[in-house]
Amino acid sequence: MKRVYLGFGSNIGDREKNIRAAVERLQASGAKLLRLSSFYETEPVGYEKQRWFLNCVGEFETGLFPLQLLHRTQKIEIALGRKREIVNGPRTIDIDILLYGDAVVNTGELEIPHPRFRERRFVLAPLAELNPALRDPVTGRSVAQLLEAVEGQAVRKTDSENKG
Ligand code: PH2
Ligand code: MG
Ligand code: MG
Repeated sequence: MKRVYLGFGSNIGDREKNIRAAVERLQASGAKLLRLSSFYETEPVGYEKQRWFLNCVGEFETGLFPLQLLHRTQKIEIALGRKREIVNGPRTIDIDILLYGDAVVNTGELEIPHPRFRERRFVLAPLAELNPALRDPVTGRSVAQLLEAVEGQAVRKTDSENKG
């Protein structure tokens, strides 16, 4: 079994409902949720003229291999109504594999750690809430150190509680 961290983002429709539905579907398809971070209201990064996102990070345990996990997340994104879209544009649900144990994966299809997670406060803030000492297997830096190095990007923790 591997410990994996998945990032969730939504900025279309009922954002919290979309994220919770994605987490439930993952649980039903081979990834056990250990902990979910708080939800964060986050300023859009990369393409600014769109609604703010709701983001969170989940800590899971899974026996799935990286590509199996990727394919499940992609099926869930489509099942929840994700359409072909503009890069960095609005989406019903986005599920990203951030970290998969200590693995470093580079296939044409999948890169782990997620190639942009080190620059994104909307990922690092919820990840640091769950596990600030966690290390990036590529740079050796902790999540807390990575978060400290990111500038700008507004993120606001919401009041939703996600215990357990
Ligand atoms: N996802 C992106 C691009 N920009 N900005 C925020 N705040 N949250 C996201 O989840 C996000 C983004 C591409 O996946
Ligand atoms: Mg993404
Ligand atoms: Mg994605």
